[in-house]
Amino acid sequence: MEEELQSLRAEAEAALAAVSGPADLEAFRVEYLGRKGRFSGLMRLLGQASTEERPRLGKLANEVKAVVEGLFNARKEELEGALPAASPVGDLTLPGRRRPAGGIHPVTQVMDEVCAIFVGLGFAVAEGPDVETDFYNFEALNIPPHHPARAMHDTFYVDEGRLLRTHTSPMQIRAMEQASPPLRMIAPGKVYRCDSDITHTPMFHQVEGFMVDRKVSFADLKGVLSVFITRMFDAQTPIRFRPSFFPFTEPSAEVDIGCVICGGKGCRVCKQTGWLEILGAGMIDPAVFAKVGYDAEQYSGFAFGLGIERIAMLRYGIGDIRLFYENDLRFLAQF
Ligand code: 2NM
Repeated sequence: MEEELQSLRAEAEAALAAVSGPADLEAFRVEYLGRKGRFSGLMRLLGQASTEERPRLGKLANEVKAVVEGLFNARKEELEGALPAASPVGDLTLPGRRRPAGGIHPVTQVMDEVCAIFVGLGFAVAEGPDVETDFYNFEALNIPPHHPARAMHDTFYVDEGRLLRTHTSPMQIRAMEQASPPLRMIAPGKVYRCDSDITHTPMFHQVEGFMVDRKVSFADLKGVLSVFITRMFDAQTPIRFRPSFFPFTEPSAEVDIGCVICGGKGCRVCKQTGWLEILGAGMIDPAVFAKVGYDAEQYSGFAFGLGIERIAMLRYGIGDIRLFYENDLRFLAQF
């Protein structure tokens, strides 16, 4: 029995060294240490030993079993330690954390589209300050003090001589002051008017544009704006020019397109007319040329202006302009 215990121990040691994975390890445990395993078998033989021998053999058997169990546990730990070591920065096999992606605001998208069309037609792009002087915002545009158009513009005044621009035309005036014709330019940007309801916000976006050269005619105005509209909406969009008035243009017109909501049949959006006004335009008034030092006998030009939010509302079927500025992601994520 003593010899058998010693050889079992040697065999167990050799078998453990050959174990190479969790399945082998479990097979070893069952074979040597299990309830019907080889140790249990030897322990049963103890009963046959003499009364004098039994205590010594029992003690030896327990010692051998403890040694084999110790070897088993050591091997088990060794195998677990052989698994890929945990990374100090965390589990590198986990999927990455996604950052929510932002998007281009619908107003900016429409603004970029409008600008791209005019750039394609040879127009340069101007920039200028939001805080303007009375001269650039009104005087130079043939809107003298006390002119009713000033009240119409609901101006925000910063102080005596300075105000938030009510349109982007001041940039056009600066451009004309600084360069001689021929000139083709658009002025995109924020404008401010003290007004707020479902179709007005105190800040909104405009693109104004103009072209000045010798012999620029109303036909050029119609041609350029018709191309713009067919590119912005679609080639079949009906267009009409209606007489209107602006202090800075003469003659002036408002440009309508067939209602994109009802197809011209008449609906709430077009107030049953079948038409939607989308821009204002006209031939630049000689009084404006005089302010920037252009000779109205030599040069003529057309100018136009349009509101970006209005076009975005028509394009996306949005009924309330204020939705653009509430920054509700459920609204913005749709564009
Ligand atoms: C409009 C309508 C008609 C306009 C005029 C000028 C300038 F500076 F050249 F005189 N810029 N924009 C203009 C003309 C703007 O907006 C409805």
